[in-house]
Amino acid sequence: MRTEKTPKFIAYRPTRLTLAETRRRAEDFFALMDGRRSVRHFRDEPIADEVIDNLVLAASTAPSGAHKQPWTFCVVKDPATKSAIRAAAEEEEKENYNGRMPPEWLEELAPLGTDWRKEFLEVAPCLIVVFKRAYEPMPDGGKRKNYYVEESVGIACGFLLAAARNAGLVTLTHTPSPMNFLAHTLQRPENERPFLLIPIGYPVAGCEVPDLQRKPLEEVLVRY
Ligand code: IYR
Repeated sequence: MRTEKTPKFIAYRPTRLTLAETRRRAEDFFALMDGRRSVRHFRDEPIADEVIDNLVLAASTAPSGAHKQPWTFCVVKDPATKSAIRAAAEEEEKENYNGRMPPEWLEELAPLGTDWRKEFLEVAPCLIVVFKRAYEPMPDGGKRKNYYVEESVGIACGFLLAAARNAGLVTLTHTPSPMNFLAHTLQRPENERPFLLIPIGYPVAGCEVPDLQRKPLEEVLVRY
């Protein structure tokens, strides 16, 4: 008996690339992503709405547990809302840098040159505040479970960062902590929990980033 739950399958036949093309694309994509850097100094220059829309659509193509797509992307351009987010984030970060983070953590952060000041939260033209949806509220007041929420939303954020890089934009993966103020500021419903705050835009002229090196392949790949 076919029911509403009977899976429906459709043909999926992506173009098979030649080996040479596969090699070239793998190399090119690595080069593109290797050029990605987290940026903390943004230009005060807007991004077109349709660009942001497409980045979010790309993020929302990520695989997710039972295809629940347990994410909400809040796109914040309103200056007053950005200022409120900055003020609340700085309040938390002041506590973090002045006692909440242990000395070892502060030492690890020293090469990044970060401190409690989060000017980028006002200067970046757009903040994408990503929420994970712990569950789905049902019309009858019940809750429908989501699955592998952390993994799913983490992958979606990775897609978003890659899409931004591909579009010539820069991002920062910012995690003010604790970040529950984001749910209040943006008046999100109870089932949504803040996951990541991603300022996005163009780097300021003369922008500098810390001189960091990536681990070589031998340190991150084990062959069996
Ligand atoms: N959330 C703080 C501290 C911080 C923590 C890590 I781990 C970083 O990679 C960078 C910063 C801040 O945003 O300054």
